[in-house]
Amino acid sequence: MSILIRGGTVVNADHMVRADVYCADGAVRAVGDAIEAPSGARVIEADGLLVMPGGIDPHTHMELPFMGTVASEDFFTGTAAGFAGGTTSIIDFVIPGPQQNLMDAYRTWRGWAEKAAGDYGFHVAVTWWDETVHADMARLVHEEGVNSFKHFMAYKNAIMATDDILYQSFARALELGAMPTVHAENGELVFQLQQALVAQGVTGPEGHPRSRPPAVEGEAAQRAIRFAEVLGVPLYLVHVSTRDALEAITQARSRGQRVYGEVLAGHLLLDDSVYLNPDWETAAAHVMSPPFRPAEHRDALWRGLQSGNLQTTATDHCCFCAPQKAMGRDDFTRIPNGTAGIEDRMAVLWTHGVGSGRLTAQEFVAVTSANAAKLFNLYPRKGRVAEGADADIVLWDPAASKTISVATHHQNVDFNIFEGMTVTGLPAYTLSQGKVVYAQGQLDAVRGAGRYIKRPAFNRNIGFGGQA
Ligand code: URQ
Ligand code: ZN
Ligand code: ZN
Repeated sequence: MSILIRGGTVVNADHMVRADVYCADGAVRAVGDAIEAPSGARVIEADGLLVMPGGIDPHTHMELPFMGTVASEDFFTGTAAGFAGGTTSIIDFVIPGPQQNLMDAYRTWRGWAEKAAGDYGFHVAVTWWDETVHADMARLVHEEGVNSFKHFMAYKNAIMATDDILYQSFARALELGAMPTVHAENGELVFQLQQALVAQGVTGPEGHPRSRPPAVEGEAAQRAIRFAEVLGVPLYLVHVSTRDALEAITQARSRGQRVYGEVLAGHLLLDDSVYLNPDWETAAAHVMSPPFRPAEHRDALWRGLQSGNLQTTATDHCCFCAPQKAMGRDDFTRIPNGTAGIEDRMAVLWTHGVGSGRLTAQEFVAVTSANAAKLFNLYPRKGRVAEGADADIVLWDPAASKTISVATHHQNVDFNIFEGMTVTGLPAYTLSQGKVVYAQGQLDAVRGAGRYIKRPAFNRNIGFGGQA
């Protein structure tokens, strides 16, 4: 099946032009003026639509086993929901338990992801250290196309990477040409503050942000940045949520250090008042880490995105339904951490980014697709509408509007943190591998059609990390 997208405006991160786009055999074959539709080609009239690279969500946790339960969204339903929102690829996480062999964990996650509808890759978490981890990191890079390793500085007594692990793993990542990434919260501070709050009788969701004040993220961000600086390795900070961490990134970048930051759609739109909701279930539904913050942090994050000190947007899509969240009914530290977002990220960002004048359409493409592709070495196969690229394309209707609701979303979770938000700017069509998987409200995702995408290591000598 070949498709001619006729009369649209192609928007890449660096260029915007009215052009036709011809796709065949899963790839973009031509971009240009007045392309003749070969016989049998499906023609999609795209007048008034923006033809953009499919969104890349570099931070998801489909069917993650976590805090005594398993996330409700799996690789099929989650990538399908992504299609409905214009996202065509994800980078998820392999998270070995302490002492669990990294290759074994990787094989387990690869099995789970076989059902994916859309393309996917994996960051692999380093949660412990010994010679086997050192060796397995090389196998993952050289044999499996993993070029990024995650470090949770939070979650003490579970998956927390202590400073010795950070040092060993960052140094190994440098040797291998891989990008270290961090969840930057000081796990010891969180643990102690949680104990103190519970001892004072604070057991509700309002305790969650109090156990993770902004300084807890700021300290860890600065520490990870300094480790990376001393070791000479680039660093990517996931879900930056505070002005504190953003300032650490901004100062590092102004020193010429290769540090990159990711921001979640949720942290750009919500604030910590959600934890004061008198309805326990609603407040608990917003428990994720790092927590939603006071409004001044949200405003700083938008400035970080506009200034280029934050390069990517993501969702940390990690879904737990009300019965699962209720595991923490009597103790907020037991509420499974995570919220959804993969279906709404792009519409929310378009509405409050481009719609508000904060971002141009090209910057929107950069922060929803191209920059993640560059930083994780998927570009220009992904993140660009150009000849030879994968035909992962979203036809964006800047005039379309809807009100977000759990009643209508495709995500497999019973809550939506953007409930009731009216967004303007929606996908009219989504193509994955050159096939229409979403068309004007109709989702046609195919279980198992997604591919594992290898991401080559970086060449340390000519360009480590992306150029975002
Ligand atoms: O910390 C993460 O990114 C995972 C465990 C998802 N949960 C969350 O609250 N962010
Ligand atoms: Zn995290
Ligand atoms: Zn996460």
